[in-house]
Amino acid sequence: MPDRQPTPGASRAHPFVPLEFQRIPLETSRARARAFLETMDRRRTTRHFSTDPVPRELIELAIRTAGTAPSGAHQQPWTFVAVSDPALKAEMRRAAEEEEQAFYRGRAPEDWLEALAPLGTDEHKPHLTDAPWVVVLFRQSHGVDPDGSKRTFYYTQESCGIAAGFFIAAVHGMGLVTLSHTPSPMAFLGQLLGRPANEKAMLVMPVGYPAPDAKVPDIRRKALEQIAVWR
Ligand code: IYR
Repeated sequence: MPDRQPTPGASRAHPFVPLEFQRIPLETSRARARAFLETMDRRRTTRHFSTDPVPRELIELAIRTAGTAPSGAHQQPWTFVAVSDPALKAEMRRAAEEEEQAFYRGRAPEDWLEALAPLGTDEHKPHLTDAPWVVVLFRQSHGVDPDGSKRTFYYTQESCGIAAGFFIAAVHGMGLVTLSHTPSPMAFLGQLLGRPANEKAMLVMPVGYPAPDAKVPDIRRKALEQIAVWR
């Protein structure tokens, strides 16, 4: 038997398996990269949702895709709560609009309101009741072991941010739209949705079809030169 290189970090308690990976020709990589960019570049955030239903299976697929995201120490510190119950959505909307009223009519500094002006946002959140699904991403600030003791989780903000990106890409890929909505403060969501204290609401994402007359702000993405630096 030839000597095998020990795998760094591997031990009997933590086995490694071979990576399943197939190299593809460079030309194929180019073609796939361009096609993916074109698909993603067509994604737009709209605040105007149709009430048309979306099967639960599609939401399950988007959440499973989000769950493939890398995470700190592979702790997967996320919980996706998918709400379709109209009464619960109405409650969420009522509570979110109450918070947003305080934001838009007082709490928000003038320069923040100025930054938001091109997006046309205000305290009205009809998407929370129009969209057939409202998915709330909760970040687990720490884990809880079976014996109830607290387990430290690492890089939970980054991990959940990446998972949210995967979720948004999955929703777009299946021909639906979503909106990353950030009611502030969001503590009411944990209470309303019955989540434990270690789960902090991070993003509210209505998912559905756009309304037939949906609009988007006339804004542009930064060019490569503005977002990349080469050294
Ligand atoms: N949370 C508010 C305000 C808001 C803040 C940002 I930064 C946005 O990109 C959009 C909205 C709201 O949801 O209206």
